[in-house]
Amino acid sequence: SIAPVTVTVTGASGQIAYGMLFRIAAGEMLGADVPIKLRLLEIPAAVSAAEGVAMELEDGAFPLLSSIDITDDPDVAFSGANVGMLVGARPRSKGMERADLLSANGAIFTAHGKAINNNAASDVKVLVVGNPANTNALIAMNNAPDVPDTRFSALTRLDHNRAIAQVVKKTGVRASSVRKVSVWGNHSATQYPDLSHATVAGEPALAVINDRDWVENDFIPTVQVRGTAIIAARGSSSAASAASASIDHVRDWVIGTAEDDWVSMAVCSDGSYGVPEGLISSFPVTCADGEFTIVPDLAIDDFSRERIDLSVSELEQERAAVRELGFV
Ligand code: NAX
Repeated sequence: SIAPVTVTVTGASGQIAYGMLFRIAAGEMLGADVPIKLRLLEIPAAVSAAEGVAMELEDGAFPLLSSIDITDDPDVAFSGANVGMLVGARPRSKGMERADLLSANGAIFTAHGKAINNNAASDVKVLVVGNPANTNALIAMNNAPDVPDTRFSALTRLDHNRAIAQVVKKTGVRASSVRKVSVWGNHSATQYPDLSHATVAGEPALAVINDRDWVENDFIPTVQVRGTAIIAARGSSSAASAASASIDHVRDWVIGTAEDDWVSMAVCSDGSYGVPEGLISSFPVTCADGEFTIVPDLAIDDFSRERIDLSVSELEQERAAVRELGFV
């Protein structure tokens, strides 16, 4: 029989975790034959709510779900973790300055990075969802010196999926016919969703769409501010779609990407495409055997260069701010 995989989810009482946990337990992330041990981390005030979520998970009677542990101690939560899904974060409350937000989250992701360093399994893979996701991942990575940098990532798969969705709406094809979309940079409004290398039903996407004005003035801004549009319409931020993208991210990282496609992941830059080494920035990547590879040798035109640089400079500013606060 297959050994269980330990999956740690932080922010387990929150709305994204609520969309995520049932699908993990159902085998949609790691495979229909892989038993799951869930570890749920919450702050003390939300532990009781996590117990309620665990009761519902029990009531799902999922054959693959071998145990659920709930804790407010990061060392316990990450003990033996093979996969860490870092969803819990401090939201921006009214009147909170940017520096306050960075320092509240800096403290959380420093603690979680250390707990991963000291307790996780040697093959741990980390996905940071909690915002500011790229910089939170940077902080966790820098506080886990014994874990290879390549095990840390942040979620831009939701942005990637949103980009595919806009192309689907524009062209009428199925989502599976849209391939090689790229999201570059930060998970923020400066992100650059890029169709330069994308294909629609095997043909170059930009040729199929044949509408530069739509690409520049509709597609790009729509994807960039989609999160805000969801909040305006729904009254709360993206939850099920963020959960679904998180499942996609971990599944493809562990199981591998399709032969003639790639996905977007924010990962530690090795200097590719002029992105300064050590920044957690979104790139097009392929995955095989549990490792990602940044897609090499893509031609970057002036339009793309400008937009990648803009988002990367925002990431550099965030890094400078958390350096100043002593988190990295
Ligand atoms: P919720 O506020 O519903 O849930 C967050 C949960 O985290 C709460 O239950 C809270 O108690 C818990 N938490 C806070 N500090 C913690 C700590 N130190 N340890 C453990 N748990 C802790 O937020 P939700 O809608 O689930 O969103 C979670 C995060 O995802 C937010 O930061 C949000 O901004 C971010 N998002 C990121 C996205 C991405 O694509 N990267 C998209 C969706 C979402 O906006």
